Amino acid sequence: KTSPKPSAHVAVKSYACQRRSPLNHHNTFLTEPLEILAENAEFMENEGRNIAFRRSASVLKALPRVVRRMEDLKNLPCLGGHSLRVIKEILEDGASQEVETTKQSEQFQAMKALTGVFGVGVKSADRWFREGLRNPSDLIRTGQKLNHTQQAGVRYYNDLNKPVTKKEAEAISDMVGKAVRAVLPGAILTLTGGFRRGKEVGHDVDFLITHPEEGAEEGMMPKVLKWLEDQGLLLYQKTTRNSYLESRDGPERAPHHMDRFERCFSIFKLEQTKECSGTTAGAAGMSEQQSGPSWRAVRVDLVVSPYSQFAYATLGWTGSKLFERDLRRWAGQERGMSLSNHALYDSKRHHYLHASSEEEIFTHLGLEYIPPSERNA
Ligand code: 8DG
Ligand code: MN
Ligand code: MN
Repeated sequence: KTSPKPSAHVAVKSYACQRRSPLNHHNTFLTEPLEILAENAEFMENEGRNIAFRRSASVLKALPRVVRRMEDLKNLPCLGGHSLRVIKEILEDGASQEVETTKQSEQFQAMKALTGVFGVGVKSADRWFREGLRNPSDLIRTGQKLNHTQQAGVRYYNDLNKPVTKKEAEAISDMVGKAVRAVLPGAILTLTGGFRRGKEVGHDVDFLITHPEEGAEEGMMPKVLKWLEDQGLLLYQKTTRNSYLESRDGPERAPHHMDRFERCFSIFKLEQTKECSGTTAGAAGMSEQQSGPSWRAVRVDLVVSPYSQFAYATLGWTGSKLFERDLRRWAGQERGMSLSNHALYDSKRHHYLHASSEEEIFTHLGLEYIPPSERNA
């Protein structure tokens, strides 16, 4: 068995959906700094720059080994001048000045803290930053007007910024599974998002619900929520009604990839085991009990999909965000098709393509199948 020559270059495809991106890769020392710059661009509402840094980082995630010299990057797609300068600096000096300055900057830190509040987007955070506010306590102290989501976001700030573990995701999965089956026997619950891609921790837990009998899933969401509420498991919920059919002939309000399933952003109350609550007692800082809280708050996303759209919904809700973005871009630019979380439309032949599995969707798109664990682009 011969090891590859140092000069051997790996071919990396330019769309994230053409590549295998495992969860654990070899170039975190480069991707993390690049993603700091991407996040900062997001805070500045510079979408072009945000996506450019995200793409650079993503390409490096697909490499089979550590990048040691600039020559290792020859022929790689998506690496712009700015990203290359940052990478060069890290390879030569161990760190990038721009990245370090960004991380230290008052604006970056404030934007991070403020957008870290559930329900607060870049626009509100930026407005508050310009008014001199720096963190969630400043919002309370200065009596800012907050909507219900943001009020819950502030109330559960510490818990919601504590990573959700796989174990906790499984416990929530059991609860939601019970609710779903109690409300509608035969209903199917799928874990989507980062946990489906094999992540060990996440910022929330994402679920997709359906039923093999088309139409049986209609009206499920309120019933599931009532069941959970009655068990005392819900701290907050906000449902948005399915508007896929209603808004078809109306003006497009959301970009075509935004989906219109019945969905719910919620916060669950998760009872903690003794070992867990004990160690985090001090950190939570919100408990009135001296022994530490017996529960924690966890963000949960619930989506209900008709069975006929389930494969598309599963693909759309599994992520990663860049993988999804490139799937839609591939469909449009390379195949003349339009992909959403509901369907795939062939714009040349003027028809929808049915799929009952994710594999079929990749086939429709002329892509090699990439399993969830390798969609960590
Ligand atoms: P994380 O929670 O562990 O941080 O990672 P994640 O699970 O990959 O991120 P997520 O924010 O929970 O989003 C999961 C997927 O859901 C994402 O890849 C794309 C999909 N998704 C939609 N619509 C929306 C939406 O309106 N908001 C969010 N956040 N995600 C959406 O299809
Ligand atoms: Mn998630
Ligand atoms: Mn989510």
